[in-house]
Amino acid sequence: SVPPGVLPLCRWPSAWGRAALQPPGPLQPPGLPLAPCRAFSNNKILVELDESSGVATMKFKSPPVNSFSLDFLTEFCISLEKLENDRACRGVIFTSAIPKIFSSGLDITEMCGKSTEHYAEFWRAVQEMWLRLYGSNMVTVAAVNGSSPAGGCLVALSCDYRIMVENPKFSIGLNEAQLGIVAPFWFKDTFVNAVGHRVAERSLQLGSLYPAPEAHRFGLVDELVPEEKLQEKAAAVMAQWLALPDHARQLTKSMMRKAVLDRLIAHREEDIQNFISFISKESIQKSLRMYMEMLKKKKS
Ligand code: CO8
Repeated sequence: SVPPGVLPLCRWPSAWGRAALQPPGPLQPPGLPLAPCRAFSNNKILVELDESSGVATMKFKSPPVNSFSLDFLTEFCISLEKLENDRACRGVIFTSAIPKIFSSGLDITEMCGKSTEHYAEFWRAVQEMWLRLYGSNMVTVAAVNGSSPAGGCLVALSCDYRIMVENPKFSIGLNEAQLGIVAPFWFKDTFVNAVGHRVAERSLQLGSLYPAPEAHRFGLVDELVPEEKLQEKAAAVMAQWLALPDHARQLTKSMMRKAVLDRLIAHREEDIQNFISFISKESIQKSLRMYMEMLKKKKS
């Protein structure tokens, strides 16, 4: 169900792929239980629901870097809503199908040289993603298997628990200041709730990206594991959280997060207008263009 105050999505992508309930194939040995797994094949996110455990996996697969375009965000919200409304699903693990990258955050091209209407639609979709994820009734675990700057970090921070691959080449953080832009108050609130005010204040001002081991030291991620153990660990953590009665856990989660969610819900339109006027400034557009140039130069 849609959280109170959350507006319906503006655009709907092509319909869900076929929900494939795996029938036992003719070659399957008799007597083996039917694998209770439903897979939804979307464009940018692969969703698999294991009905026996009640756990779904949402795997980002939007090359080259899983950036959150308007299409990605729309698909994300629809996938999450579908799982939220599915009684068979109690928890979701978020991970990436792209090696070395969890997500590069918001798609910068969506914020460059576009119309006011486009900025409004894009920002509403970013808000929608966060409202749905931070306010989800399900247990949410981020299995961070690569770098996760800015919006990628926000997705991880919005989950109930974060497990990251211990590779120091993978970094995570809210680096908006490095792009010359400012993380909105609800990014900041989410960060503060995870790591505390002092760490958030310093990290946000400096736009710090932390290698996984450092991020773990101050609690930006809860646990580090070798890459090959990530999925197993995520499943174990999920099982631990799902061992509790849903209603008690859900009410507790809501008690902890409601004030922060309500703040955006109450100021949603204002937040969109702020985004539009900020991002439309020529100086900000210039910063973003320079940042994109820098990314390209780094490559060559
Ligand atoms: N958006 C759009 N394109 C991107 C993005 C992005 N976020 N990140 C990378 N790309 C593009 C690159 O430009 C490059 O394009 P091309 O192939 O055409 O040259 C391609 O993706 C591959 O990128 P790299 O070569 O850099 O790939 P690497 O594997 O070497 O590195 C990284 C991957 C680490 C993810 C690196 O690309 C990177 O650091 N990207 C930038 C990440 C970033 O800073 N994101 C911040 C986005 S802003 C945000 O999420 C919150 C904004 C809040 C709004 C504030 C209100 C104003």
